[in-house]
Amino acid sequence: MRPTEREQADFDRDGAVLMKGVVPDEWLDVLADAVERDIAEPGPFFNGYMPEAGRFHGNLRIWETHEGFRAFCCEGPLREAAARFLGAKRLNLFYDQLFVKEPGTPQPTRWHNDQPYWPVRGWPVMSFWLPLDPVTRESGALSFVAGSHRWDRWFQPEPFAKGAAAYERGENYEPMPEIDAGGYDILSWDMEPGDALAFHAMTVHGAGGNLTADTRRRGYAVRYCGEGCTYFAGPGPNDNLRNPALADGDPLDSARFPAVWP
Ligand SMILES: O=C(O)CCC(=O)C(=O)O
Repeated sequence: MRPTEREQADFDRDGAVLMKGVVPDEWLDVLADAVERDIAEPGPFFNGYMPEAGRFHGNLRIWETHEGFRAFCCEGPLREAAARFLGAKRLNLFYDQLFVKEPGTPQPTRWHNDQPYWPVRGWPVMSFWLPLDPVTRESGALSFVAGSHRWDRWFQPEPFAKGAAAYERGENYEPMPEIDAGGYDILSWDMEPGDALAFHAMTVHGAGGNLTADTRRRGYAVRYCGEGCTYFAGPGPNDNLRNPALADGDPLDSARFPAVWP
C-alpha cells in the first residue's frame, strides 16, 4: 500500500486521495466478518446515529474488543501507507470507527473536520476510509473540500446524530461555512471494495445518505498519528476518545494509542 508519487502529491495538496484496489481480499473478508459481529453485538461505544429512519450504525474503538479489527489496525497494510503519507518514522494507532449506512438511510454525515473532535494536537494525523460495498454518490460517497487541511481552521464539533448532546464549545472554533452553497473545490469518488481513501485530519469532509433501495454502505475508518503528536483533551473532544492515562502535552504512547509502526 505504498502511495505512489502522484498519490502522495495529491494527499499533500488536496488533503485527500483515493487509492484504487490496495486492500487485499483476505483483509476485506476479515473486516466484513468483523462488521457483522459488531452489528450483532456492538462494543461499548456503539452509536445508532439515526434510529428513526433507516439504520446508521456507528461505533468506535472497536479494535479494542474485536480481534479482526485489531489485527487489521495493528498488523495490517495501512500502517506503512500512513507512515509514508505523514512522513513519519513511527506511528500510533489513534482509533478505528465504523459507519454503516443501510439502504434507505437518508441522513447525511455533516461537513466537519476531524481534529476538533479528537484529543490530539500535531500535524501528522490522518485517516483511511475503506468501503466493503461499491459506493456511489447515491449510496453515500464521502466528499472533501480540496486543500482545506491547510486552512488552519478549527470547526466547532457538532453531533452527527439528531438530538444528541452538544459538544463543548471551543472559543477558537468556528462554525462550518455553507459548503453546499458553492465556491469550493469538492472531491468525491465512487469506490469499490479494495479501494481506500486517505485523508488528513484537518480536511473538511462529509457524506451523503444512502438513498439506494438495496445497496449497503459499510464504511470503516482507521486513524493514525505520527511522531510529535501530543494528547490534548479540550475543548470539545468526543468523550469516548479521552484517555485518562494521559495528561495534556503527553506523547500518545499508551495502551489506548499503541505504537504500531515500525
Ligand atoms: O462514513 C461516513 O459517513 C463519515 C466518515 C467520516 O467522517 C470519517 O471517517 O471521518
